[in-house]
Amino acid sequence: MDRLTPQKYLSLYIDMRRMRAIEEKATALYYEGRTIGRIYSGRGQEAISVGSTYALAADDAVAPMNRDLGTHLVRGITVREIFCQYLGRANSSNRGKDAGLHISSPERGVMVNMISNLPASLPVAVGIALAFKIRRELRVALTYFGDGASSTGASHEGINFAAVRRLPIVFICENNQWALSTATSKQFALEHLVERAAGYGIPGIQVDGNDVLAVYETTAEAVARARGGEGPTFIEAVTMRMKGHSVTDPAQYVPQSMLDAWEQKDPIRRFGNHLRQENLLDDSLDENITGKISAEIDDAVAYAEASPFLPAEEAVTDVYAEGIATTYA
Ligand SMILES: Cc1ncc(C[n+]2csc(CCOP(=O)(O)OP(=O)(O)O)c2C)c(N)n1
Ligand SMILES: [Mg+2]
Repeated sequence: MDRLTPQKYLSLYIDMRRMRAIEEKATALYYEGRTIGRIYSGRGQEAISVGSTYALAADDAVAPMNRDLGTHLVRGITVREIFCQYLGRANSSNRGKDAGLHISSPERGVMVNMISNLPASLPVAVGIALAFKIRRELRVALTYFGDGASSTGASHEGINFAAVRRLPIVFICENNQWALSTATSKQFALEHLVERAAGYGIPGIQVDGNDVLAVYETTAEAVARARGGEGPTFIEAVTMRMKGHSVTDPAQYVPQSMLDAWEQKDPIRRFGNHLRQENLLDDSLDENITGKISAEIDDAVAYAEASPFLPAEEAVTDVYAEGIATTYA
């Protein structure tokens, strides 16, 4: 497994900070009526999305979920692209037809758009891993799914198939304690979700999802196993969804004491403290990072707002199964 250099430590930190700042800006724009769709925040989950994606090689494939903004950033999706998507512009990944984080970029390894009916992107990622194996390419697929999505048929079928075929794939279950308003205690009877791995016959590892180095190292080991022909790994990354399900959800069902306890484990502050102890970060560098990130975001918002919407006559081009009215929360 590659060890991270001090420079990489700093870039992990910067990417987590970029993720949070972008989501904060997008949320502010939502409340100003300047975005098209809802924002699904990954606040509190930055270490999972960013740390795990660092463990991939350039030509590996990743299938992120809608809270995995950090994955997009690490794969080189630009902040301009992200705001064009949030603002529903014609030059966005979905050409303005969907404004959630449904961004794909096969050339940068983001192979699958996050698919809203959960967890449809998981079996697609399994298919990508199958293709890698059939073509004898030493490439690995990584996919994410929620604690709620882990209870669905498609997730069981996908993981089981990957296990049976020993496919080069890593499954990261982001256990953020909630599936919309359903607490994990009402979701599964196991003490730890990772115990499911035994039922598939693959290794299961539980990791502190708020510890970016632990996430990186755990994922890197699983990626090495997959690349070495040893098959899939099921990683349960334990974390907390620190915002509502989406911006429209005040999440009054989440006890304040739970949020307070998890706030103490904030992944960005925690890693920042670690970097300070290692003399890799101080106040002036931190302020410098803040300034660069806000300039990057201001530029991206201005660019997106100056970008055109799609002409109305193109509204139904490239749309599959238009007319099926299905609304997901
Ligand atoms: C098949 C399907 N059923 C229901 C929904 C509605 N829905 C959207 S997100 C969500 C909860 C998902 O929870 P989890 O998998 O834990 O992911 P998280 O939102 O916590 O990241 C539900 C029920 C959906 N999108 N797809
Ligand atoms: Mg969840």
